[in-house]
Amino acid sequence: MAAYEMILTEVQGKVAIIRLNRPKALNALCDQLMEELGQALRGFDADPEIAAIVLTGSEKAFAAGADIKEMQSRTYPAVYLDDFIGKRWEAVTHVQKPVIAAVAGYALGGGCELAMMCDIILAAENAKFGQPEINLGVIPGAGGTQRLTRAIGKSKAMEMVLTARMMDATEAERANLVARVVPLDQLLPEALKLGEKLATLSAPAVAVAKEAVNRAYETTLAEGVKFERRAFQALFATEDQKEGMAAFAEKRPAQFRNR
Ligand code: CO8
Repeated sequence: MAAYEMILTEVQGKVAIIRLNRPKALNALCDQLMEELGQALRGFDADPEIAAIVLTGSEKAFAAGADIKEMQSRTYPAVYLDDFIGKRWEAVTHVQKPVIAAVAGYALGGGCELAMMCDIILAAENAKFGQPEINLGVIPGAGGTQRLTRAIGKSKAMEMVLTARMMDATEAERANLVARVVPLDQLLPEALKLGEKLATLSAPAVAVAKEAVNRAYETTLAEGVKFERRAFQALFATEDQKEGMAAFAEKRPAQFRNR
């Protein structure tokens, strides 16, 4: 396994855990960390033994944003020409397997954006979400204005992006930013339980389901419904569809072969 300096990786059963690990900077997302994260995500996505990925941070911070000190002196031509910085941030959106963000503490700026790029967000009771870039004289740059608005609606997103107000976990759940809030000591166990559940299902069906839900964000209703229908039909070409339906009829648990 690759040697990383800013993340820790671990595998439990069929679930991979990636922990952002730059405690002195509250997991500020510098270039090296994002590079390592991308490598780890690509590696686990390609690994047939892995069914789901949990992305987490520390108890104090999932991530307090992009690294402000690293960004501070950058110029427009430099950030424009090195669009690779932007591309590096998209790694998680290219993962085919489900990615669960297990968020404790601060998820601010790029940290909130990173969590929103994941498929499911579980929040600990101490989680805080925010887009405070306006305080730095800029705006979110990794999808925050778009994904937050789609997740929680215009008025709340406007308030957060324009004023930098943070949301606590209860409000984030009420606003549909997160799937569930759990006690801090249950965050990783619950995320792993979710990953293990996903590992028992048909991998092709899970991947197609993820793709179909993502279509809801990226296309019109008519196109999305058409995509869903074709994807549904295509799953009849899998052995897992035969097994899943036979198991139901025979009143036994399905044994998916991921084919
Ligand atoms: N960048 C760099 N260092 C940071 C960051 C950060 N985002 N956040 C915290 N740190 C560092 C602090 O500088 C401090 O370091 P040091 O001990 O060397 O001074 C250390 O982490 C601990 O932080 P604090 O002492 O500030 O801890 P507190 O508990 O007092 O406060 C806060 C915690 C409220 C989270 C505070 O640290 C804070 O406000 N952080 C900045 C939050 C922020 O503004 N985030 C947005 C950053 S901009 C962004 O994310 C844009 C994303 C666009 C990406 C697009 C890429 C293409």
